[in-house]
Amino acid sequence: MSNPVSVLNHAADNIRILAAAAVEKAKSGHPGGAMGGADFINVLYSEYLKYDPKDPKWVGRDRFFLDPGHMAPMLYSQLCLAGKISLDELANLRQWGSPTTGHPELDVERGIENTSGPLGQGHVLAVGAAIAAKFLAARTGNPTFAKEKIYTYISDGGIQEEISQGAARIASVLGLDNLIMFYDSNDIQLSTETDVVMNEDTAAKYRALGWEVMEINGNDAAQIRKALDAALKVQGKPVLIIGKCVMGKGALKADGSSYERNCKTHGAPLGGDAFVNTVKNLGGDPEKPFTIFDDVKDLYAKREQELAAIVAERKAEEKAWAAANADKAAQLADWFSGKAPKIDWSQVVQKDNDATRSASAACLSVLAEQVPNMVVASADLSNSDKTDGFLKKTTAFKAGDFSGAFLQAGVAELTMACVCMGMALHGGVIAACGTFFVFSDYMKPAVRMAALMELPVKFIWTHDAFRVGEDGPTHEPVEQEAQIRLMEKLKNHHGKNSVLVLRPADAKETTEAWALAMANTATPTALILSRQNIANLPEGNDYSQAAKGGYIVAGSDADPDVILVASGSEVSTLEAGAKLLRADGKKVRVVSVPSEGLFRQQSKAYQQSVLPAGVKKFGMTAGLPVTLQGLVPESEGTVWGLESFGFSAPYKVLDEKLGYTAENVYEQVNKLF
Ligand SMILES: Cc1ncc(C[n+]2csc(CCOP(=O)(O)OP(=O)(O)O)c2C)c(N)n1
Ligand SMILES: [Mg+2]
Repeated sequence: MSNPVSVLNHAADNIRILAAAAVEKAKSGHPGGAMGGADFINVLYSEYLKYDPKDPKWVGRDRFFLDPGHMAPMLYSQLCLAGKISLDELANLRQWGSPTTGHPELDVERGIENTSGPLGQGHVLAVGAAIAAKFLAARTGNPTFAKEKIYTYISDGGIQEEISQGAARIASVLGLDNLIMFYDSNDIQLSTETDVVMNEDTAAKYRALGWEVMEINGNDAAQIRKALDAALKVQGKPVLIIGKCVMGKGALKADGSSYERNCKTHGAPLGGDAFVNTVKNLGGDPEKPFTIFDDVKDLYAKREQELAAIVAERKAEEKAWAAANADKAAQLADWFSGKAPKIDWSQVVQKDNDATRSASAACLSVLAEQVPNMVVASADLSNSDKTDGFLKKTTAFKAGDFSGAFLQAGVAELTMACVCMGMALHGGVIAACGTFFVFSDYMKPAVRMAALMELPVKFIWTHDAFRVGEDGPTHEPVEQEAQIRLMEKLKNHHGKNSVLVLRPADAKETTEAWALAMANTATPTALILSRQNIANLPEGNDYSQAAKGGYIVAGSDADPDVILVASGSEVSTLEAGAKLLRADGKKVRVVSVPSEGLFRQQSKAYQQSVLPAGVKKFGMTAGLPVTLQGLVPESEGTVWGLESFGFSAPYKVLDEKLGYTAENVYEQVNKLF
């Protein structure tokens, strides 16, 4: 690495010009931070980051996770130098159809490892990827995973986001020495200088959390290099490099005075003469700002050669490992293909009338045996959310010991979700995480990003309704199901429902739900599960129909007078009500709809056959009535739902008081006639 610092500085100036020019042309975007961070990203890419320019998905590559997505112009400009994005594409920043979106979106082919935009999440994805690398190293013995490094870039916003606390804790407790984080500490944020809102000693904070912390001038290539060299030698803990960076480095105003360290450069083009002056100041031609300097081209051509040698050596090691471990190598290829694992679901033994969270544990127990690349996490509720079904067959990760497959995430639901997403982004790992459904509220920002990135993470949410009872209204989900089901209505960019949401009706339907979750490699899946026991659906029920999202439960009468519709444990309440109605001579059909989103994917003819128009309908949900109103039109019936927060009481009392009984089903249905 004999690159002269003068060339590195020239390359960083090149990035500054490109970033400022892209924002100028788009007439929107964030130049200031990008200009300040240019030195770090340039040193990283020109001397440290190990990837295969010819094979972007190389499993052993170092990964770079950007936290502040508004610094997209910096990443895109860097990727221009690295040949992943063309200058034309950069000049099309934020335009329709361009790969250079307003904030970066996952695109591994082009070197973008994560979608970023909501501050804070990006660096937690890196923690997940670092865990995945440790796990794969332990599980496969492939030496490449022990060499792989995860770099991440965080800014003031990410440091301020609460999630950074969870990430720092987990990275430290697990001793993630494959994780190197650069903090672009430029003292400026969107509205103010940072001292208006923070006076912490960030270095001391991370040291207290157990990180190795270095403090440097973030615009000094030699210091950046020295810090990275030192970081690569650290063992047993993650590294934070705090770089004091100059916001808008090199920027000049229209009058030629300094435009550095100015909030205004955070999120707006430099503008007119300021842009012209800035480009000139950085050694560029304002008429032709989308240019890569010759010595910078040479720098990256040289890096490409170095990478070819580095990658050849690493791939030779991988090959030697594969030759000696043919079975494992084939398995590993399978894991990274993203294919759904083959699972023998007949091994799952369900107990009659069990709670669906326990039924989920039965599934997880089998998954622990059959899916060696699955990692399950819980936010300190493993014995309640029953992810312990998995844990009982493995061990939890510890610093220096990733032979298990369970992550005790601590009480940090958003962090846990992002960590699981980071594992999925790394590749090779199937990640699932559990907590109480009511705390899905703490995870929604991550679920949305998982949906956008199409990550097949499984979210296990138990204690699905007011029947949590004695824990009181704080713990009783009401509106959560309606909220998460909105994600079934939102399509991802491949036209699929962005999340698959399943709320199974009994133990055996839970097995089907888990089978659907494991087969779903295209989107996240949410499993919503009961705390309390649920009576089995009638004998002879064809559970395989759950794959259609909604189906007619066994024992339903032909040519029904009324159709009763629900998901989850309310289906069994409807069954009990149906008995009373049948005793009166009514013909009743019961329909279980574990996923309305999936049901709506079926043919219109099928949907009509299950829920024919013109037949009276009654829906029952422990959530808001709106949860079922899409299935029960007002003109055809009513929905019994919860219209207030829950109450503190034993769940059977709540069932009585709130009308979730066979008798109330009978009474409400009779009102339709
Ligand atoms: C979760 C979240 N909240 C708010 C924003 C809006 N936002 C974008 S950048 C920014 C300020 C970031 O400051 P800093 O991270 O220091 O970036 P710099 O100004 O140094 O570029 C804010 C509030 C966001 N992107 N994500
Ligand atoms: Mg800042």
